Amino acid sequence: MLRLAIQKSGRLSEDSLNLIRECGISFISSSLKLKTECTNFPLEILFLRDDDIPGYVADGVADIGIVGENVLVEEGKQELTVEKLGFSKCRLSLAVPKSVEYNSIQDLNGKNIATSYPNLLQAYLQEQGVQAHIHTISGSVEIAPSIGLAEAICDIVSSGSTLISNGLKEVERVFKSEAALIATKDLSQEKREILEKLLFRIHAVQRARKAKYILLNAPNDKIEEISDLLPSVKAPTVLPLAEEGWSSLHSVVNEDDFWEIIEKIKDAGAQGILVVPIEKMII
Ligand code: PRT
Ligand code: ZN
Repeated sequence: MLRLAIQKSGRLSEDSLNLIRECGISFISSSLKLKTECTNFPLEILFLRDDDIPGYVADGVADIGIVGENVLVEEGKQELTVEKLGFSKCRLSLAVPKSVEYNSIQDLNGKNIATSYPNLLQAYLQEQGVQAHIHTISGSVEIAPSIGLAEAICDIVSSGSTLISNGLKEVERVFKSEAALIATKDLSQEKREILEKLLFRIHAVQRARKAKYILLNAPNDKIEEISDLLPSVKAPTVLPLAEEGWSSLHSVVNEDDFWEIIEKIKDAGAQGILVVPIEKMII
């Protein structure tokens, strides 16, 4: 059985559990339980503080884990990364009070900066040739300037609204982060095979999240032009309709290109366009 460590309660928890569920893996989760065994896949889930996950995986207490890259790199454990997972996207940024004039990173020379990420910050300052005093605090970093602890902060930002409501402005982006799947170095052959199976499912889920299945009707003389506009896993499927001279085209389009493609195929003569979500996509 493979042991997966995920955050017990916090910003990573729901998306991590959803990913496992979307892989068709069932388990009973309760806020009181610290671990649970999946019922239809050889996986045990441990629920931990996110900061403890890289250490548990590095030590082999858990075989794999899901954690933010910010925590992983801060703890110097980036070599455990298997792959990025595309959720919990955020950035580690430097911010100063809104009223302070800020021209460049050099303005932070000799200043006090409060952060929960001293290693990431130190590496960035060094790279930029800036010497500042780093004050490591474990939470509520945003209030440091207003209580006189520091002139600047370095903290996680996602929408930016926390900075604004604390009278701060983002001035430098130090690190970009998202959730990552990590694994211990010496997985047994048996566990590696389970991990491969899990990754196969994760990839199918991730592909499906980005893809839409599209069905449309088109006059036969427009099929070629429309087919050229439709990117597809292979060529689009073309099926004759009961009405003579017409066909139905089926294909898969990427969410990012979606609206642009719809406009083009409409202009090229497509009618009755249907777009449906895809649950899993195995290539
Ligand atoms: O209890 P535990 O130690 O497990 O959790 P935690 O409180 O340390 O972490 P948690 O749940 O807050 O965050 C877990 C992970 O989610 C982080 O390590 C990041 O990888 C990721 N993440 C994504 C975020 C955010 N977005 C985020 N916005 N982590 C924290 N924030 C905080 C930030 O610290 C700031 O206070 O949200 C505030 C800013 O948000 P905006 O939207 O106002 O900019
Ligand atoms: Zn934490």
